Amino acid sequence: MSETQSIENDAKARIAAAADLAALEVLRVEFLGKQGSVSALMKTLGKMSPEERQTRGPEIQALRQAVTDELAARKDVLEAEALEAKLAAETLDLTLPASEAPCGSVHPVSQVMDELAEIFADLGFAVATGPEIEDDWYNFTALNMPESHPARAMHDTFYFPDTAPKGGKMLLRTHTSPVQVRTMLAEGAPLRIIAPGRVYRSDSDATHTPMFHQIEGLVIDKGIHLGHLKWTLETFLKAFFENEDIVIRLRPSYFPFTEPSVEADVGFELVDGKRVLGGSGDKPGHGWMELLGSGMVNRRVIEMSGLDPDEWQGFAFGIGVDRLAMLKYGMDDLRAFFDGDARWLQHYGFSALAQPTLSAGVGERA
Ligand code: 2NL
Repeated sequence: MSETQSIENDAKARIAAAADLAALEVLRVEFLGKQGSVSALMKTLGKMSPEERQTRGPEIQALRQAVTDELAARKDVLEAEALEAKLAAETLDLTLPASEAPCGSVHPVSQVMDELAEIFADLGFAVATGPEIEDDWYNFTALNMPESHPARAMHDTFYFPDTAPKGGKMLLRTHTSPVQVRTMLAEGAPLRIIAPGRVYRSDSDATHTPMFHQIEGLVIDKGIHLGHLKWTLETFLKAFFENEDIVIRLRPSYFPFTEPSVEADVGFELVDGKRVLGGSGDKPGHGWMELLGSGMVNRRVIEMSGLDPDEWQGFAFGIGVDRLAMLKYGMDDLRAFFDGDARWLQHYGFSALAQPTLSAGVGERA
């Protein structure tokens, strides 16, 4: 038997016996690799006489082709076998329950804002929004806060280096009141709006974050008085806390944008050392907790908002949304609201599909 014939027989037998793709690769290197036996035969061609090369050349080329074809054919078979084995190992059990998809939750601040929008919608209030970057006229001047007002100090408010188009300073709004000024200027009176949103103060400690959420309410109409304010606050707080026993106390206060100004306290009872909202704070074992600021809109603010204060009156109020969420849902650290910790969000978040309704109370937890 010729040398090429014996190499071919040996190659065929061993390729057919290769158990897997790794074993096949070893054989490829052994025959066709740089140091392989077929390659060694190819190299001998260079040292042959032209006559010898004429007969041996095609023979060796044919061997190389045969081994290459055998390797390719066996590779196809082994690959098909490997795929079969993989598919057999991976069969799906369609009777198994589907694995649970990861699911986000609604942030308590968003949840509370939705609840407030719903409660005030039932009282005839529309939701108004406006820019978080304001100029100092809308944020301060229109709200009767003169140049000398301490809230305008550099260390209390975030200013931008840019100048507003009308020449004022640009800043991050410190309350949502400018939204209400803009709405009065754009839409006139009568008006019933709430303005929820992000506000900013240069303040950061255990109970203050530089960004927080506020909701303000504004009613402008003819003959509006403090009685309307008190009823509206009582009605909203009873609906929000889902407790008909909510009692509020109005206390004289001062804000530049309202006159008179009143702060509303809510009565609570101490139960096992914990505050439970409800009942008059004057009863034994009870107390009052400061909740929000409000008042009759200062006539200068009404004027600067383009309305005649002898014709139109109004009341306004402002509340921290984050604080309302803490009171209703029992979180104790404000800073955790803005950490973005998924575990906190899973614990305190709400299901996106459970819509809060007044009849069914708030949505179910996520
Ligand atoms: C608080 C509570 C308050 C207002 C906000 C307001 C808005 C306009 C006119 C008049 Cl456009 N008032 N908002 C009124 C009273 C209180 O926020 O503690 N603020 C420092």
